[in-house]
Amino acid sequence: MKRAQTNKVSLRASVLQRAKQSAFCGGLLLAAALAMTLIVLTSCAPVDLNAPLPTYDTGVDPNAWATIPAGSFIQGQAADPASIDNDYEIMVTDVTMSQYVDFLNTALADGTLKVDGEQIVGFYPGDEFHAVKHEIEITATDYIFVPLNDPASRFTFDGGTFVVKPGYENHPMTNISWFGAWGYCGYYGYSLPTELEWEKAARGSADDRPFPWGYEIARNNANFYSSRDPFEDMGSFGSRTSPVGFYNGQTYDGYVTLDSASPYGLYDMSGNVWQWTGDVYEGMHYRFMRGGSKDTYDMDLRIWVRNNATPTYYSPGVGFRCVRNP
Ligand SMILES: [Ca+2]
Repeated sequence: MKRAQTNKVSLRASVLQRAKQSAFCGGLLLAAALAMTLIVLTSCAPVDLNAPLPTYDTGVDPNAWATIPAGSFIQGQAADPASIDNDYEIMVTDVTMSQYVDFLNTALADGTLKVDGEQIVGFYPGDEFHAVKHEIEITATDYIFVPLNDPASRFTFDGGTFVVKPGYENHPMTNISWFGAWGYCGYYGYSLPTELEWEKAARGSADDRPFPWGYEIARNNANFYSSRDPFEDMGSFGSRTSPVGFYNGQTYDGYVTLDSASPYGLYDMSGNVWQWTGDVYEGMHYRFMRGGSKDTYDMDLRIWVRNNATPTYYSPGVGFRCVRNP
């Protein structure tokens, strides 16, 4: 089995973004040398989570699925031959806030999920443990799906009902752990895509393109760090997600997008949010993500770039989509 390689570089911008929203910045400032202070100060500009949010209907249906046919394709940066034996279907968009909040309400009501302090938790049957150095044992127990009362989450919870914060209904679900992504897909009889399934769906089977739409990336192909989309202001609130399917060739209040679907018609396979994938590798508790995000540089949106984190990790820059059998 191919051992996973980490991609620390691409996590840096996400971490920076998260640091912006944390009280940690004060401590960092004190510790910083004078020369560093200016840089850190810039990155610690206050984030206004309530800054006005433009709302757009992209016309892309988040309930749509695309069929990926069985057969060969070209994998990775080195263009290795690869193949997938069976047809599968994958969501055309990332799971939206509306979809996930519907799940939270239904699954809380039927006992699949429960409140545990500041978390919504659900059962996970555990990973096989190999006691490899640095491997953390994932036993069969309840794990965090989503945090509660986290200002970066785009839903509210009054103790009984989850509600999407206005304007975020058609944005990707974020601030969700791997368990929360895995649990959503499983609840409906779906699963998280393997890395191979994800990659074929993003790239198509005809060539070795680095981006779902082709060989070059422009600012209006995808939502990435400092891409100057209508959902970011690097001088004040920073970067935010865009609605799913936003980069479909529409013009929104004068902002022109390029149609950036993958060869199979999937949107946001590069940028907006990292997407959790489903592989559990032997001797490793880390989970892998693909696609880059609103917080990563354009080159980290290339199809083969991987990122990883522990399955309890959540961030405003990480979401997911599911696959299913036809
Ligand atoms: Ca952006």
